[in-house]
Amino acid sequence: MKLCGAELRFVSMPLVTPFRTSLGTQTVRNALVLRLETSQGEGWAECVADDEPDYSPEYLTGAADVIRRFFLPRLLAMEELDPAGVAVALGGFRGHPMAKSAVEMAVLDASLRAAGMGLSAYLGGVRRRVPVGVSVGITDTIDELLGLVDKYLTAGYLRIKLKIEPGWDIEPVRAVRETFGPSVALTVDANTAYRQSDIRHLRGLDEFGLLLVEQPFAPENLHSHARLAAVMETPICLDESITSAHDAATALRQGACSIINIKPGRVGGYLEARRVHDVAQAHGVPVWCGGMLETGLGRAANLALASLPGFQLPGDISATARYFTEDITAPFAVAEGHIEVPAGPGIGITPSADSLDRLTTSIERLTP
Ligand code: NPQ
Ligand code: MG
Repeated sequence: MKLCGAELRFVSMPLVTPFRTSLGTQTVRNALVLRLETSQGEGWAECVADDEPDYSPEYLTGAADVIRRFFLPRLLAMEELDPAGVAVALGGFRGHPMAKSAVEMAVLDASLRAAGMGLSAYLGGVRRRVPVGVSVGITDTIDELLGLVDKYLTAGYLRIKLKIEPGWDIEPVRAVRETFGPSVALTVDANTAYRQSDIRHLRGLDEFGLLLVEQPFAPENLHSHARLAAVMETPICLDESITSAHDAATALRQGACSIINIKPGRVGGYLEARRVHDVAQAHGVPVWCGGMLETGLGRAANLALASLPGFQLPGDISATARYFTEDITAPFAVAEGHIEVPAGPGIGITPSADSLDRLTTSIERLTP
């Protein structure tokens, strides 16, 4: 396969409600959509970087820049392009996993589409639908939080994840447990908001029977996660800390976590995401698929990933309506707590021209 050209687009999608985490408040999802033209047809992808470098060091216009100036020129110069070759070809460029992931995803889509194979089958998926959960932002009041959780449980979500930060942890968790009972699968995600000196306080979460506590400490601080894991009954799950299969092996060896959140963008692509899954499986450690407020493109590909056997917990792959009133693709819906894995070739979905045009704020074409 040869790469012939590319189109980079920024789209702007208003969120149905503001999404507040310990990192800040999001009201709109600006996304970068990539369309590759190859000798065998087109391929689509999105880059999950956000406007600002807060969740990770990458940010959207920076990702577009590195894709435009370094990644695509390198790939456009290659005679033979295939999905596994993307990470190799871009291996000389350090960092930028979300930008690399987007490029690899578009090559995967084009290549699998040409071969008539779906991403789930290609990655080794074993499920046609996957169990899903929902991530619930920090709210102004406990009542507001209880209202949201009630709505999501009624919608059928199989797991509720509460965003926490110092000052918004024990009390909201207690309120949700007391209101909805012990059988609700409940987790919390701190997005790195705590310090090692908070270990005693975090142990206070043990009494609520949480499935896991996600990323309490800084990404590079495996040590404090291991210290917490040693004194807490609730399993520790890492998100921001895991940027490769190698990292996953290190974290597991150090006892820093016993569950891993996998986001393809964070680890440099769907192929590395599968390797993280494989490392975890070899350790008997469950994984689940995280979410980055993806458009339908990333949502579709994440469903394929989450169909692999090691994905043992419901993912942050919610219905489109959890985040957006209009998406660039057809919407995904939740039925009985599950979303169907797209069945078509490649990532199994393409943007609808009308919605894509309505939501696009800029387009740029690249040729050899
Ligand atoms: C997490 N996501 O698991 C992330 C963090 C996150 C669904 O909880 C814009 C784009 C804002 C991506 C805020 C969920 C975001 C974002 C938070 C990702 O840690
Ligand atoms: Mg997280």
